[in-house]
Amino acid sequence: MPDIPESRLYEVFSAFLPGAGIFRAAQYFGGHINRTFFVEAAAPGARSSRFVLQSINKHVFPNYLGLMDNVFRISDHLARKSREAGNGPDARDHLHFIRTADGAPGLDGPEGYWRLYRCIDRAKGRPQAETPDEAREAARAFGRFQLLLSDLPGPRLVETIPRFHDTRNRFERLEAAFAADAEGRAAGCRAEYEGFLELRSAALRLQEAHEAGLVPERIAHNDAKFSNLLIDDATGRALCVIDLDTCMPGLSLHDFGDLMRSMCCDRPEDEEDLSLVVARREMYDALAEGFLGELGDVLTPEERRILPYGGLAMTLEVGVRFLTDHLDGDHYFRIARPGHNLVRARSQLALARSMLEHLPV
Ligand code: GN1
Ligand code: MG
Repeated sequence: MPDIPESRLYEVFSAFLPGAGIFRAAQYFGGHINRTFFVEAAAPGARSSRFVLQSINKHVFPNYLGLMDNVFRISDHLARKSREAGNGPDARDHLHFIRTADGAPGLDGPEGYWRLYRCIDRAKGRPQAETPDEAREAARAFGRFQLLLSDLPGPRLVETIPRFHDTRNRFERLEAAFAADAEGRAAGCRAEYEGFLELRSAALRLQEAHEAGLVPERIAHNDAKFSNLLIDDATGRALCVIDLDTCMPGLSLHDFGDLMRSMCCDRPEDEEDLSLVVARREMYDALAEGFLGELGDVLTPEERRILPYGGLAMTLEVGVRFLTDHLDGDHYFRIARPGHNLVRARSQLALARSMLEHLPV
């Protein structure tokens, strides 16, 4: 059951495409932050009958207008590149956002800031990569995404969440949350807390290389997990990168790191059986092959040398964020049950430890 009545969804949808006939909406519960609905609608003049309607979480993204400006600039640029490659107006390699009937990028509402884009037909997202071939293909797609955006014209993209991948600051916020112990949960997660602090220097290696001027800022996706990719039903090829909310200035290895985080192990990020949380070398090798296949000529020698530290940084950083949110009372990441953020933090810590044991770091 959608947690917003269908009549309201219809009203919002109509601000974008007025006069829709049939209208059906189903909620997707995958994301941790925004609300997402799959909508089927016969709308006059639309090039599609299937849409994604999303409300952006305004607490997480207070600068949602800056975010939407990024999103339109990025998708327009990808559309141009797609046209140059010979694709038509219904190309499935990038997202097609739809403005409101008034020409705005979205609609402000009490539930969040609403936006609409066309569904990509005959393609699906999947939670987990299962084989090295799938991992290689996904890494290629995110590498290509960075390459396509490397010549985005215009000013620097807006930082939709300031200090998003400031790993050092994420650790400091964890320490502050542990000390404040707002919900009385610190005693119940001391081992995890200490476990993260022990690995802090490995987590900071990437940020330090950037600060030393060895790793340049680029445009990165900043949430390059496997599930943020649509896979073509017919060919099994990666078709389209989705979730552009954190696409902004970042490091190339932030994306490689999220690829490692989401694919080196074939278990979900909230796996409770930690004996199953194992980083597999063959998945890492496939990821490096796919990513370097696209970006090998672009990356600096230092970026190539410290590639696996991206995985440690992203896995530990998000683990630290899950634990901080658990200590703060679960205000940031949506949880499905009590203790969910602690479970997520534990599995990320286990994954980082396994990376240190099995990967070339
Ligand atoms: C959040 O909402 P979702 O699932 O796209 C988070 C990412 C985390 C990810 C962990 C804006 O992304 O940083 O890596 O969860 N997004 C934000 O799965 O904080
Ligand atoms: Mg995301």
